[in-house]
Amino acid sequence: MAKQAPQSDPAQDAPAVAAPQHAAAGLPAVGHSLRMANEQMGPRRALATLLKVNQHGGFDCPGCAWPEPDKPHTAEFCENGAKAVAEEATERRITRAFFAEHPVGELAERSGYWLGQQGRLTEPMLLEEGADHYTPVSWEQAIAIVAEELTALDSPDEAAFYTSGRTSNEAAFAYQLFARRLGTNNLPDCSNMCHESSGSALVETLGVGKGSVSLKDLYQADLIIVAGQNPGTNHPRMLSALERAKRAGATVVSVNPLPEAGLERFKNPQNARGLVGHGTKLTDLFLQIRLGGDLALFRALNKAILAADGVDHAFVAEHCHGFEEFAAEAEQTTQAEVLAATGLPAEQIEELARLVLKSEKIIVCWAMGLTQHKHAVPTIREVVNFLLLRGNVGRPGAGVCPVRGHSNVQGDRTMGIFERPSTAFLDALDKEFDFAAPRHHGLDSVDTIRGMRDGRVKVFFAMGGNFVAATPDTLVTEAAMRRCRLTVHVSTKLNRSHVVTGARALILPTLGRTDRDRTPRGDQFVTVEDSMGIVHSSQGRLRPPAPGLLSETAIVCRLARATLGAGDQLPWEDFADDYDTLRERIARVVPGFADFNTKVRKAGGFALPHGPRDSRSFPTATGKANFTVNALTAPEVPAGRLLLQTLRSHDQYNTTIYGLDDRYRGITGGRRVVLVNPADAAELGLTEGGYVDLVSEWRDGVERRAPHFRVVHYPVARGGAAAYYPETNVLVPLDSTADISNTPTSKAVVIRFEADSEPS
Ligand SMILES: Nc1nc2c(c(=O)[nH]1)N[C@H]1C(S)=C(S)[C@@H](COP(=O)(O)OP(=O)(O)OC[C@H]3O[C@@H](n4cnc5c(=O)[nH]c(N)nc54)[C@H](O)[C@@H]3O)O[C@H]1N2
Ligand SMILES: Nc1nc2c(c(=O)[nH]1)N[C@H]1C(S)=C(S)[C@@H](COP(=O)(O)OP(=O)(O)OC[C@H]3O[C@@H](n4cnc5c(=O)[nH]c(N)nc54)[C@H](O)[C@@H]3O)O[C@H]1N2
Ligand SMILES: [Mo]
Repeated sequence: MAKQAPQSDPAQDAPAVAAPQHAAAGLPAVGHSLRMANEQMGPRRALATLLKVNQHGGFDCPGCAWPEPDKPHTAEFCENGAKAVAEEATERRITRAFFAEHPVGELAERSGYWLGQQGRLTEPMLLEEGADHYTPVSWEQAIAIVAEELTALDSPDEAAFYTSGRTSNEAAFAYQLFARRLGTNNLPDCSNMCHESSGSALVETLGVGKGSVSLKDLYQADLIIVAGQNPGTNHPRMLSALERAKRAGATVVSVNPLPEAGLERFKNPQNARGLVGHGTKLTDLFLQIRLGGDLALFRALNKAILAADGVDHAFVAEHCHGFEEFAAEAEQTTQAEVLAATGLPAEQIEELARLVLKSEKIIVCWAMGLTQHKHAVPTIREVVNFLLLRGNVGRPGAGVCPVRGHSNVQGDRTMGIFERPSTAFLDALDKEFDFAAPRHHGLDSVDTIRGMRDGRVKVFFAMGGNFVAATPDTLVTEAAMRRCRLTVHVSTKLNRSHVVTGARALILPTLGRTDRDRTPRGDQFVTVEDSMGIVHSSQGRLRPPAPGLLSETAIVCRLARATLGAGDQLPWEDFADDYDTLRERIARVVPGFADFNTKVRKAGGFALPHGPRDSRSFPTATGKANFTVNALTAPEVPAGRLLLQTLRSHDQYNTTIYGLDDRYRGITGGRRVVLVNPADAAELGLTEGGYVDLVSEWRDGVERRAPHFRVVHYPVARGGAAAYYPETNVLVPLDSTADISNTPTSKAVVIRFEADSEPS
């Protein structure tokens, strides 16, 4: 068996287990965020920086994409936002001495946690073919090397340009423009592994691949269903919104295989009651569903609405298409199918159906628990069916709420980071920039890995992120990356993707959200779009970690000039120095951005238009909101196996590990744990505290093994197990992806348990 990538240090990884908690935030959260900020930044810098998070004139939190309220609290950040800020604004530095000391081979043995703890990257570094060490290189040389490798390709489609969702609108727009002027749509992004299933389902059914609600809608809703999401850890500021909604009378239902502390009860750290009291009970009804059972649950609700004639007939007649076919299919659904797929008691589903029929205004929120399944797209289409049935789209207090991950992942897509751009977008680019953008589709993340593996992709360029750690099938992906001619990473921090390289590799350090971005034409700000389609500005004020560091936008523009040549008539130098000039172009190319430079300077920014939300107009193929017919399926798990979901702990941001604790789930000091229901554990002979290997089973017969996981008895829904990402990405087969969206099925991996092969 090939050696396992050391995603965590087995030596340091000794998890201890206590009972899970039943409430999120409160005083401990304040303590944790301040401690982590102090450690990385020192007290003065910590306070000055944190008070600028999510404020007008300040910077957008590099954590999640949850929107800011109209009047932000003075401390409009959460424990995990503070950690994300501390991680970036740290005073630790990686210099050339670090790379001289540590050969790449040694760095490849280090854990992701250790790499991230070394500090901010400070100068461009080059790994020459055959060399053991990265060595310093000037910006001019670094850019020239990339340009040289790109121009040497037989076709621009032999390059792939990845984006992680922290990239600003300005950098993203310049980046996709560069890729397309070069001649490729190979623009894979983290969204391919994240909310792609939401986009696919929503574009087909509603015509817009984004959420249709604002914060105000949440405050007005009667019923909010949170399915497949753990906001207490991943979107903590959402808890404040849910708390406010509850005060205004909303009922909150959570649908999850795990009882997540953050959804049970919330102690709002922004007020005294939350700091010392019992906090607010958030979840009124908890449905502990089996992994992948959501399609069946929403189908059952739809059948109940039809049976009770709770349909908004006027809305359906005027605005929808395909109702009859959908209704005929829904009526066929049997209770036995639903109970088997969901694992829920019939009475709970009936209770939720009663709540639904009682509620005028309903919102469904979801995240990775819905999107990372084989049948993710049909599941989300069924959620849309559910909302359409009672007219819950395009009126106050109601709608679809896919809760995005990275802070600008939605904006990056709006700016054209997409391997399958619409013709309308490409036409607008052609017109504005007087060229012919390529029309053939490019590669998404999974197809990029296949392309590198098969030798079709030779240059891999990443605007942020940690591609080899975030993608599935770690050993396959790492081998694929090593086949490239050149791998380039524009990054703030060191990570695994810098040490698993092509023949040549470059690390290009860049400014983060918190850093001042000063060009010869003065201080620049950037813009981002949150999960609810609000575009606003973001400006860092901290002294950059090293002199001469370039912004992402400047790097792209220099690269474009070097690659496309002096003859390219676009003013890349102006774009790099004065972001207003880029925003003028965006205003003419992207719908909703007219007057961009004026509107974005207003406090709070501006909302992008959204047909379904604003006027119940649905820009779909039929011109109406589409009901869909979705075959009822659920994951099948052979006897003696469990279905594994890979999720986040409370101390990580995707592949960035902040610490080894998962406080709310009662796990401390380690990450190699697998959470199993005690009844399943008994059947499988797994003892609490024992160590096992996780072995995934997939039709290709290849062995995928993650050794040495501590068994933790935990109240997860029967038949399922949970373990942390990215340690378990090695188990997710590259070809196991969602239908239509091609998103890796990170929440549905069939595993068996074997004896621990690496006892410590
Ligand atoms: N602090 C912090 N914040 C983050 C991130 C981070 O890593 N750390 N990551 C950011 C990013 S990029 C994203 S995409 C989001 C991710 O936000 P989440 O989607 O909340 O992240 P996960 O940890 O993957 O949690 C998935 C949740 O869905 C549940 N679940 C899993 N499978 C199913 C299922 O089949 N049905 C149902 N109903 N539930 C299921 C899990 O039990 C878990 O509660 O958070 C963003 N914010
Ligand atoms: N098994 C499993 N796999 C998953 C998931 C899962 O739930 N389970 N979730 C998936 C999801 S939802 C996502 S979004 C992806 C995330 O995939 P990515 O976005 O690729 O991964 P991150 O860990 O967020 O990237 C972290 C790195 O980004 C760099 N960085 C941070 N800030 C900046 C910046 O401002 N500029 C630049 N240029 N670089 C910066 C730092 O170097 C840091 O090491 O992972 C996916 N993979
Ligand atoms: Mo994500």
